[in-house]
Amino acid sequence: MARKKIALIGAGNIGGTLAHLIGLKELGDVVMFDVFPGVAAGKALDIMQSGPVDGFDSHMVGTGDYSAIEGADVVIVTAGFPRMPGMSRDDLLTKNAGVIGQVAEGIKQYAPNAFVICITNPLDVMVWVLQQRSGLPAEKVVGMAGVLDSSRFRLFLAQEFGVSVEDVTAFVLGGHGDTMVPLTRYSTVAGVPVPDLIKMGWTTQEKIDAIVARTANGGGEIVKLLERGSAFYAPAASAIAMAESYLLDKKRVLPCAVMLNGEYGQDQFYVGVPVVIGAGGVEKIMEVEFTAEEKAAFDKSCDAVKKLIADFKALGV
Ligand code: TXD
Repeated sequence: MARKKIALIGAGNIGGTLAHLIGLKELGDVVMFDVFPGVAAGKALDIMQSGPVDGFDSHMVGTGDYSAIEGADVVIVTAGFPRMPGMSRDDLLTKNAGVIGQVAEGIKQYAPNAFVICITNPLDVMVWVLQQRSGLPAEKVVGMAGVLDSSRFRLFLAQEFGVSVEDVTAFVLGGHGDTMVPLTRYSTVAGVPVPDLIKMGWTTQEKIDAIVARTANGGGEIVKLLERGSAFYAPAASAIAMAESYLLDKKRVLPCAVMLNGEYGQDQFYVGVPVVIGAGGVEKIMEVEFTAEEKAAFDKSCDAVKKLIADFKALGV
């Protein structure tokens, strides 16, 4: 069987890390596209030159020509501008909407059968723009945010409880960013929900509240430390988990930004919910019951995404 072809649109910090992980995990060959083709070509060659040491044969090229992504099985989009200190994700709206419009055209023309993962911020709006402009079926276009947000939440919970990250599961939904909704009663240590762990005296509600707040601000904390640019190792790892589930038909249940069609009482826009990712793309949306408080938080998060889409439409970009 021929190797899978993975196209990375954007060869910046996340793009380069994605290519490296694809090589290490032997997921397929890589085409990196960037408006700076030299950067894409340089990173592709550099990573390919680590193959003999690490034992992978992925072929990697960098390009400034969309025709090179022809027939890609998976496309991961990071093209755009990252946040700088003091900037909100929403400040990126105008700048990145134009970029995503071009990317959508390229995918529509050369890789219409691909599974497309958008990472560019503001995530929930950009993935919607990408799906609308490319015309690809909604089940083949998803946004990465929830896997990252829940990974951050899992890490902080594991640190609080002094247990392995492997035994912590977390349930996060809603839009990416400040309005993200972590559901603590569906977050567990080896199946034991966080509220039970509070009752068992493993932690306190105050500490969990602080962890929830730190998770929602997880990206900002890193932006502040880095001083230039935003997180890239964990975002890249998160998108690879999604790509892997599609390519290997693993049917993992992952929180992803997907188009809702009446689920959760919401319609026709992208927001983060748990879904099954398999060979068919988004194969199932998991609809859990909310308490009144959770529903209010989720609806508030959806309102923030919808407002941003309205702002975008008003720009007429
Ligand atoms: O959870 C999440 N979804 C995120 C999102 C977590 C972290 C970062 N997130 C966002 O990903 C971030 O706010 C940015 O919008 C993207 C990409 O982040 P990265 O850190 O990789 O940014 P870089 O290093 O600036 O890389 C962006 C690349 C850079 O090489 C540009 O030259 C290129 O995008 N670029 C383009 N490529 C193709 N086509 C166009 N038009 C273009 N414009 C810029």
